[in-house]
Amino acid sequence: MAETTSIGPQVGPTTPVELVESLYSRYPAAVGVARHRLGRPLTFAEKVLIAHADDPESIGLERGVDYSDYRPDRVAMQDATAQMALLQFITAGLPTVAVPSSVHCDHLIQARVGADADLETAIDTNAEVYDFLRSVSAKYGIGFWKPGSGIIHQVVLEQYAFPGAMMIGTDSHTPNAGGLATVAIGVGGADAVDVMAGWPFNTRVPKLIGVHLTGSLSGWAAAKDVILKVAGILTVKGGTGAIVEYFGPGAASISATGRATICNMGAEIGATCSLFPYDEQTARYLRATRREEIADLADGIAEHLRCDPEVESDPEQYFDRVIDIDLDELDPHLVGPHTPDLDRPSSDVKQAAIEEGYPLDISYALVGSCTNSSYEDIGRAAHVARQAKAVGLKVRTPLLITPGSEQVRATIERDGLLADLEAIGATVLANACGPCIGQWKRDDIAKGEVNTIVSSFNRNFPARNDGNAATLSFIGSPETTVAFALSGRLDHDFVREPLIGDDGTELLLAPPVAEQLPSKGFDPGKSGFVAPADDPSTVTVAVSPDSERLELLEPFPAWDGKDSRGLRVLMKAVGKCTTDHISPAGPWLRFRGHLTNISKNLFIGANNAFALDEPGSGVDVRDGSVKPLPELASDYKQAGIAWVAIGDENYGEGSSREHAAMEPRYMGARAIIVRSFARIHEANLKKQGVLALSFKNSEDYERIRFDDEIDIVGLADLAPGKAVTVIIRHSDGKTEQIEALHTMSDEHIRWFRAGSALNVLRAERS
Ligand code: MIC
Ligand code: SF4
Repeated sequence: MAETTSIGPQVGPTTPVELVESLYSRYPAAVGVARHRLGRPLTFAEKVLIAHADDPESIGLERGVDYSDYRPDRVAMQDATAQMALLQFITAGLPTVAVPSSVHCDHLIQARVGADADLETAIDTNAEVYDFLRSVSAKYGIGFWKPGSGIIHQVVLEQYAFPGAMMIGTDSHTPNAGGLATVAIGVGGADAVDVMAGWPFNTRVPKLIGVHLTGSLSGWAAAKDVILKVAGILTVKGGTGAIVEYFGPGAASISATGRATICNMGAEIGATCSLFPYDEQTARYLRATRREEIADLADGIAEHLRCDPEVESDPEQYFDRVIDIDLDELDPHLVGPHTPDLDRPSSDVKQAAIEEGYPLDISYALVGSCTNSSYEDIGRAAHVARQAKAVGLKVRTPLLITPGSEQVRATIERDGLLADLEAIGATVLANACGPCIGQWKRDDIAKGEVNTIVSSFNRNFPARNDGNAATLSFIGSPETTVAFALSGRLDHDFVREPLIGDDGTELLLAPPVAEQLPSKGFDPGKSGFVAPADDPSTVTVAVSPDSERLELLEPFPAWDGKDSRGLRVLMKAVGKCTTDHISPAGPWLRFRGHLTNISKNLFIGANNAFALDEPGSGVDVRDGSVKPLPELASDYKQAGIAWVAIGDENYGEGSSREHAAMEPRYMGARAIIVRSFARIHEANLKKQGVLALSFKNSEDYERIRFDDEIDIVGLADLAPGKAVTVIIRHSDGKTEQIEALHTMSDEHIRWFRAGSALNVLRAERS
């Protein structure tokens, strides 16, 4: 465990060596226990999990079945989710956090004109929120990273992640740190609150998917193409409840930051997290980021920081599923539109675009995001740019670049890579999420206008980047994105066809070549770290009652001990209903600390089966009128009418934002009944005391009509593994009885009864 001082665990801008030493000293014994209990060799993920077990001797080990308690080494939160997490934490009444924790200001910076001006505007417009986050951090022993320091996952990779560690983060792309051999899991704020309060992190023992890599990356094929291919194979649901462990000789050719790209986008296939083993690449990155001592310590226990040799030679025996990828055969890929698993080699995009009628002119190209903004990424993109510059070609599509961190920005600036990109017409934005999360002030197209964009980001759900659901968003590597920006056309096969300038100049782009790490070392740039206060009693945390952005939380009411009867069906989602459909980001990010205000976006992106013509609306059963879903929910709430929402497959896919669970809870949802859930969202609903149910028979989804009344009965007998009875009372007098499943453990049932997990925590404290 971390060294504890009077103000809590040691919190600095990087992971203290003592913390690493202390963890590593526990590894041999813990790994021995797991080998003994399982009676077989172990995968790397299993080693990390057991080394963080609350009690290795007794922890449940059955994959996909047991819920088990772990002790993560740290917690990271980004500004858009930290607000709600910390609002919950402060109500627990603790003096300080129990494990090293950090807050990163990255999501609230809007891209408008360029880095400096945008950062200044953000500091101004978000002052209240930044002050809140900074003062809570100072008071409770949390490290605070100022706006401009970089995107949470890049900063964590550069400063905090280390081989064999386990961390949780309030963002779905937390698994990025798997590139540095860390089990890093995305969670909702309430999970973070548990761990910060000294409770264990409780999660279902993940299944294990092994990805066996052979060959080596070369030419146009980039780390991004590995994960795009995996996404095409596994689909957006295929990784649900599993850790994806990469292994095999091919891993050696992928840099630590390339591995982070792969692990980052494991979120897009629903994986709990993804993981690469510790090896020479990991050590090089640790040394390049001034963590030589950690690399030396890791060398000392290297055998525990990878899978056992038997696993590597006979993976089928040990993983639930194995995928083979030969990197020698990998082409550049492009996924999209609208979903990250619609995968094609980029050479097939031309035909697909013509057949599907995607607009061939690309309206914007965007490089960056937490997924692809490393030194190597920008280096490869810059190499493509240099080739164009050499023959006088410029981009035909506006190109925006967001560096991942201040350290990357300072280094690519020093090494002339930013200048290479600017020379072909690129605009450099602040080190932040920007357009990736809809923080993009785009004036070139009208809402509803169909247009094509290409990015190196990770998500491409409708309306994600620019708030326009008609934008078709495709995702590829940074170099692919720059190549497309140069031709400006989706039907250009940049690998095989030359670019042709206005004056007839022809250029067949050569495959990108770049350094994985800067040979001159990283330039750390301006440090954005603020340490917690030495004397917390001097810090006051103020939330103005008039604020429109921050609101103190009231506890949700406890369960009344009765069955839920006569529930109305607020909506029945058809097809994808991601967290971006349930509680969109973009302009709504401003209300992430104000439950009442943000609830006004509830389900505004959802496609409701009962009002398909108008996304985001529903039918008021009392008079048949069609109204926006937030208004309908609010009217029902005022009238004391409790409701359920119905979902399709993989409901709640995407973000970790717990607002997507708190808003329905606050607006009167008793249950969400779906065909299947995405992991983080299901956990978030349980935390907030909402029944997260799935139809036992998937076809029962079809039985639900807009004017049904729903009873959920037998709640007093809720028990792990026991189905719940749902009675559907149709308006024609017919009644149907169906069964719904849940994944609640005894602990989760306690949360439901108390009204939320936070209520349980509070009760235990008092
Ligand atoms: C995202 O990529 O969707 C986000 C914005 O980073 C979210 C977190 C959020 O909604 O604040 C995530 O992925 O968890
Ligand atoms: Fe930020 Fe986009 Fe990464 Fe989410 S996916 S953390 S919004 S850069």
